[in-house]
Amino acid sequence: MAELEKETVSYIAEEDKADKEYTEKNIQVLEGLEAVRKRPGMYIGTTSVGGLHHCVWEIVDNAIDEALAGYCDTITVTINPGDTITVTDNGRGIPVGIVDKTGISALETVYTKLHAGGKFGEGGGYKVSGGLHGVGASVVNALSEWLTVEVHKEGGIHTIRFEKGGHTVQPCTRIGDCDDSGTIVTFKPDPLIFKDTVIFSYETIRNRIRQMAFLNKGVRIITMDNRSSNEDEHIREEFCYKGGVKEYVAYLNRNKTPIDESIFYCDGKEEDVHVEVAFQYNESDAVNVYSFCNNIATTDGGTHEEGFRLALTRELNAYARANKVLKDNDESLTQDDVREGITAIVSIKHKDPQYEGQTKGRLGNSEVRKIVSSFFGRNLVRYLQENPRIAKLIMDKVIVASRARLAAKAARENIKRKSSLEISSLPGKLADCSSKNAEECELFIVEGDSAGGSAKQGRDKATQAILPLRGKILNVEKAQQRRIFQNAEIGNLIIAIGGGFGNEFDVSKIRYHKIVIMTDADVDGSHIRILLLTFFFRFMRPLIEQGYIYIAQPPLYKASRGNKDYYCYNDEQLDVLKKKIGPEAAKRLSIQRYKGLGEMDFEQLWDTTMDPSKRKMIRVTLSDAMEADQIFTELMGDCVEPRKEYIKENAKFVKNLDLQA
Ligand code: 0RA
Repeated sequence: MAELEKETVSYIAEEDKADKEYTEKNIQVLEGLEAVRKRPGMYIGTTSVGGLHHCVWEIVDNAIDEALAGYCDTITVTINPGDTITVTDNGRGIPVGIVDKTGISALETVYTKLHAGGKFGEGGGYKVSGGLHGVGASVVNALSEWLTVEVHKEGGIHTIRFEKGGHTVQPCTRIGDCDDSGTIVTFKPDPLIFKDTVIFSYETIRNRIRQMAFLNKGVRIITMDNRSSNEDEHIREEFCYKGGVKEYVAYLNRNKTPIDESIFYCDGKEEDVHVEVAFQYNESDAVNVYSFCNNIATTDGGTHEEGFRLALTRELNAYARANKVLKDNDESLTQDDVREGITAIVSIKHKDPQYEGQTKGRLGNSEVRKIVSSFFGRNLVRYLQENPRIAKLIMDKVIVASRARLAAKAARENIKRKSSLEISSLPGKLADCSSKNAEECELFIVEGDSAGGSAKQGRDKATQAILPLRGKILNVEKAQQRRIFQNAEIGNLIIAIGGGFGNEFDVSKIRYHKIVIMTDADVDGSHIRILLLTFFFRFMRPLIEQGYIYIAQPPLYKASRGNKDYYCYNDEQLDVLKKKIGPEAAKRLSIQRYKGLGEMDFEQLWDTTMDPSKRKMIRVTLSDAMEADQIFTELMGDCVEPRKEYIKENAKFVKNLDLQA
């Protein structure tokens, strides 16, 4: 700890002593920035690659605020050679006049005073950058090797330059004339702070900027990457969505099959809260509701999302009753029924957002529930009235969901009854381990009965359980809930794992902390692997989120010389082996390419793939459930084209995958 603090001591402390020119006020300001350099994590979360990019969001947020206030319509974000960042906007330009209180320019104040923000006087609009870390431009300045701002305003060009964590080396100076207005910020993150990396990811910036463009309709944002010395390789992309989150929903559904082209959309202000909602139903049963407050993803939902859910359930029930889709004695539609297959964006902008929960990913403002519920509800009622044809399609969809729920309930209860009877009703095919301590227990899901046999013989009976799967499990993306729970292989899997499934899945009840998918290195093996991952993603997502799912890595080759066997897990390793033993010996190698796990005897399988001291396994992680859903849909949904594309691009992940369309 002490070590760390010594390392992060800023330039400012050293130089303050020598520099007598600073007034007391300025020193206070610099002490503020120094605090940022001492504990950067408190201001930008981390000093690794995430924090590095956070600096960009911080500066972009300021430009977005100017756009939301109605004064700016174009923003550019450029990665320059040397990995510096330039953000430009064509707003009013940051004020350059002297601020009475500090005696320095407003521009300098904004960049050197913590929480000075960008709000001078009224201005209107939302100070959106007060979000999760929303800390303002001064924090970026504090964490930069240098930072310059050029302001075009009222006929003059003004510049200012800071170095070494926020030292003003050139105060705001008028350097020329202009007839436009705007702000140009350029900065170089300090490698003393960002020790892991100071290299920006264009993809990361582009993806976030695209999202910003969806969430702030009409604002044109251009991203550029000019780092290559070859100008032909420079990248420039433009994002501008006049339809706002309506276009976001269209984008998210681009590879799905919507029940109808039309997308619900409403946008307006109620009690000082700006509410924007869009949704569209798909033929699948996947629920994809994404919510935002002040352009920040609220991954744990909150009152805005609740308001949306309440109104959707309330109004679809009311419509169903009024139009006799539901009869008097029928059960009402549940929140789950009305969400099945929906892709929705709920985006609000709020002057004083309160975030809750461990990761501050939940919106807490209680008044927002009612505001969203009533604003969205009103607009939904009108949409259903004005679009009876679409209303009917939605009714069909939610009624099917509700019937499937009732039918699945019976099948479910059946499985639940079985799984509550514990050991006696564990699936017959499961060769369980003797330990009951889930932390040390591993479940190998093995393709085929013969490989299952070898795995059973070779395993460590104390901690390793084997569940052979015959044939292919259902494609859960396509199959309906009801059918899923009637599928024997899925039933076995659910009972073996022991934590239930779906909404009721309880990760604390699972019987194994490593669940290992062990399939052949061929087409069918890859298919089964993806099917299993889809199943876990849909019905036991915490297993993936908490890192309990693994993929076994059986070797691809056995190379034998005399009575010595070498196992190689890929072509590269085989080449390395050949080089190591020399060309003569390599000629005498007898190389066997394993086509399936079944070709290995139980000792080989243990040695190469199951022995915890030697094996390699890939841990499946889902850092971004949103992206993962896209991949699963592309791989498993109705459209064939994206699936082929994905396979081409990700040949490493889905080795030799050649899914039948
Ligand atoms: C407040 C007032 C005025 C401009 C801005 C904020 C402003 C801030 C930023 C930050 C990035 N780009 C920006 N552009 C504008 C102008 C007040 C006036 O002089 O009319």
